[in-house]
Amino acid sequence: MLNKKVEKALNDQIRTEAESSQTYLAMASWADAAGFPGTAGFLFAHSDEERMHMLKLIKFVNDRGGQAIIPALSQPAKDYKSLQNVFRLLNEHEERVTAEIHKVVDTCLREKDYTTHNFMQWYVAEQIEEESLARTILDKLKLLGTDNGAMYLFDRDLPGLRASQADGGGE
Ligand code: OFO
Repeated sequence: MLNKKVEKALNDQIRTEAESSQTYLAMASWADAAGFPGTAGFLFAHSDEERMHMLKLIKFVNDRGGQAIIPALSQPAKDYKSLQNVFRLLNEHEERVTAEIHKVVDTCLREKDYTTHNFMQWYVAEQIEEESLARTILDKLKLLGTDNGAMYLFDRDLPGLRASQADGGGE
């Protein structure tokens, strides 16, 4: 049976992953409508991954005798100033998610729930990949500048950046 505090922490994390999925879906839709198909594809896939992170938690909570709660979500932003703006927000979001995951790990240790602690290590490792990818993208954007030609090249090359990260062991 799951300890109540751990169950609450995991349900909070379910919400966080759902919010991530929804936020990236909103960014993807903006990029799609704004004529950035590479970025849209990247963000649609990222949104799917976040949903997978949420589902993994839902399954774990229910399998351990708790109840996973499906949260209501508020509408994410629909307009973004630029690709730079999107990826700055994405990076900040991922840093926040890492902090949230560390809080869950803290709760597991305080409550001596070593099984959940072990389960959460997958998320700890995943955040290292995600933060690193977000920083790589931001660095690339800084180098390219903001003119239309640069944004065209960025959008064209972004799917490849994800593929090369995945080859390096990312999800
Ligand atoms: Fe769920 O990994 Fe990003 O937020």
